[in-house]
Amino acid sequence: MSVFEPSKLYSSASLFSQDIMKIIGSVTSPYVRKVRVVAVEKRLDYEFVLEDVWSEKTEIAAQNPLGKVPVLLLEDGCVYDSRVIAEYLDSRAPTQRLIPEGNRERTTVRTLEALADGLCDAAIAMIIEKRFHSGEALNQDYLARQAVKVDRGLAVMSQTLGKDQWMNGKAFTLADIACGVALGYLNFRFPENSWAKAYPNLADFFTRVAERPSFQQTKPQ
Ligand SMILES: N[C@@H](CCC(=O)N[C@@H](CS)C(=O)NCC(=O)O)C(=O)O
Repeated sequence: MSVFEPSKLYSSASLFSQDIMKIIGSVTSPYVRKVRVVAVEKRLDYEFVLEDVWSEKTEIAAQNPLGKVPVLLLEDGCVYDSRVIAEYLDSRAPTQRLIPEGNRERTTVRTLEALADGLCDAAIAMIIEKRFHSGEALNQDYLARQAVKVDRGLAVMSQTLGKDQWMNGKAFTLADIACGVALGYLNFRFPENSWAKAYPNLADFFTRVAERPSFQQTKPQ
């Protein structure tokens, strides 16, 4: 059995030549934003390397064979996907933990992260379907299926938050980052979605989270 070592096979020497961590991504990707917010919250320095993964010229497969961003470049290799990067960054700095250490609490936070990421997956699937098809070629059943995932995801987010300040109660965690990023992504790509009216508690939560410097600095453009 051969062992596939992407960083050794594909890494470009110049990308790995400095000590500082690099995050490869775009300014619109919610997964990229999530890890950038984590880096800022953890007060970790990083260099942001822009990559358009949809361009024919992209060389992202050299860092991630799946052709996706974000990728975190460390001195000794590549890290993907966003959940793995978030966990790595959280344990890299001793500042306040964004992923709780207790098993049950950690699993709750990570499940909420999966919910928020999954909501983004569904939203992006709709965008891609519309980008590559139009008119009768648009798969309406597929679009409706994704829209339901977004709707159900929002309902569960709102229910989970209840009257609390943060998704996991009193402490700010990765769940708040992931959910805040997902809501910001809906505002950015689907401004017609009226989630804020339907779920006032989520709207208040979003106001709180969007005020944080980490969110301000990474607003999608
Ligand atoms: N599960 C991955 C999802 C990453 C992802 O889908 N990124 C998008 C950008 S928003 C991408 O690179 N898409 C390119 C493609 O699917 O070919 C993560 O959390 O990092």
